[in-house]
Amino acid sequence: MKQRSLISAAAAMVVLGAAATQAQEASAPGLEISGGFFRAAPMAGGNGAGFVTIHSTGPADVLLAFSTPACERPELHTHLNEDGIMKMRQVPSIEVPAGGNAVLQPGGLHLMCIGLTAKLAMGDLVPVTLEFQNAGKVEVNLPVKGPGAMN
Ligand SMILES: [Cu+2]
Repeated sequence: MKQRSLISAAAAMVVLGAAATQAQEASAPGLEISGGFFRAAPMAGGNGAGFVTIHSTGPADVLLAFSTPACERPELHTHLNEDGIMKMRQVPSIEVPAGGNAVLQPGGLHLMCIGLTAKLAMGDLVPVTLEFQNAGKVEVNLPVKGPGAMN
């Protein structure tokens, strides 16, 4: 199968159309999104994981879901340590405390991208729409970093 990097496929349609206004950080009323990235993933059809920090400058909010053209099935996940074995579990939502942070980071909460539509190569940008209970939809482009990137 011919591999295409994301920026030349799905991302190009979404990112380039909105490139002038889309930064790698985003804000919505009451929320600041920063420090986001995806880890590189070698194959279309495989899975990818993304991370981001969400700060509430006001009341609490709840991350309900995310969407992206980068994969077939986006899910919110966490890691649990069960008898010394780290396992991933889907979570229904992620809370952002009032005036505080929801931190999605390796080993913990993450944006799980199941069934990548293209490989994730370093330097690509993954367009992500975060969907919040109060703030609604917030779009952010997350850069792809190395496969073992921690931040
Ligand atoms: Cu996961």
